[in-house]
Amino acid sequence: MRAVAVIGLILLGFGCTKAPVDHNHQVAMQDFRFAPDSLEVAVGDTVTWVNQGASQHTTTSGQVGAPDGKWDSGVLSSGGSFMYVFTAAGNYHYYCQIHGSMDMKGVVSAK
Ligand SMILES: [Cu+2]
Repeated sequence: MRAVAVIGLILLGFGCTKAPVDHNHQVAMQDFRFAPDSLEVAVGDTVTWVNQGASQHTTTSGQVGAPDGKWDSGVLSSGGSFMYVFTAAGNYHYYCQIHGSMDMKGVVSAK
């Protein structure tokens, strides 16, 4: 009986715990793609791109070959990272300036 009561309390405890909302998202820069290449975030969330590849990469807002000036990490070497806060709703396309021709691009949808 005591064991059942303890398990019941544990389950109650879990039931009261709301899943934490994560306002920090990470996108891996790989050779030669973003992972995930499509990401949904809430307005106000932060996305951090981390270069997990061996090659240099950038995260640059805009369509391939046409930066729109919202953000540009500059060249990130392996291990480098860049952070951006999405303060307005919208679909934000971005690409790698070095590998755009290899279709290295992604999109963040902020809602
Ligand atoms: Cu790249």
